[in-house]
Amino acid sequence: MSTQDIFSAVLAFDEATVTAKTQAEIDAGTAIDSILNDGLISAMDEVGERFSAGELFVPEMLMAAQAMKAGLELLKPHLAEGQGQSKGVVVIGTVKGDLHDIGKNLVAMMMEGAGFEVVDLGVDVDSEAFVRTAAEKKADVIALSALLTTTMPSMESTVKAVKEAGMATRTIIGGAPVTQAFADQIGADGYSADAPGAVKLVKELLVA
Ligand code: B1M
Repeated sequence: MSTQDIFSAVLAFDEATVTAKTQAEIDAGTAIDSILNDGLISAMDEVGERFSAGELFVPEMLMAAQAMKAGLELLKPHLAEGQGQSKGVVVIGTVKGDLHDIGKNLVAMMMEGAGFEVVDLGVDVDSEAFVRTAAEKKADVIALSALLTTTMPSMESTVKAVKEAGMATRTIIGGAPVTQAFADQIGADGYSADAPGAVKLVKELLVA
């Protein structure tokens, strides 16, 4: 038994085995980070490489995503740092035109686990919805995810809309094609390469 079994089950689009193997690793006391990174996330990276190579197509990517989500749900309670009073409100979503939600869901889970109140707007979210919801919820942070180079401009328009609305709400961005340089270029308040980093970033922004 190892995280390699989880990796293989995601690549076989075998949701039942992903669930069983993930639970088995949790029960065996395997580090949650290792289950997540070596089992689930690395399998999705492999799926992406096979897609780029023309060996897999969109329906297979979708089945792999379903299998990964099943494993992620089991990890959710273990990603929590502890409960208590809300540390702040974070409105999160995948930007307009983009339907990828696994990374965004992971960031949302970790934010919740760290004690933030998270309002998840889902995928394909336009600037107006981010601004309106952040105002309604008195959000401290708007967190934007994008997985496509073609949807990165939606991040720019959302950051611009937040500034034009004169809101104090901070904006953070992340997702595979996104970089610190892009965050600087569009005037976002922060960038993180991964979900734990996004939590750390929000904590830093809220004390600054
Ligand atoms: Co798509 N897809 N996809 N896809 N897909 C990618 C992103 C791609 C890199 C694959 C490839 O070509 N190698 C490529 C993008 C190329 C590019 O633009 N550079 C691609 C493409 C081209 C497409 C379509 C256009 C394919 C088509 O239709 N011809 C299409 C677009 C649809 C759309 O969005 N409009 C499409 C569709 C899909 C599916 C729907 C089938 C499915 C998504 C299902 C779902 O999410 N519910 C899918 C999948 C599964 C992938 C790959 C294989 C896996 C993505 C994933 O979930 N990774 C992906 C290849 C890859 O990324 N290796 C690919 C696991 C997840 C945990 O990682 O989301 O990166 P990730 O999140 C990370 C970090 O990025 C970060 O934290 C997480 C780790 O801790 N992070 C943040 C994410 N958001 C953050 C926000 C933050 C901070 C950190 O702060 C706010």
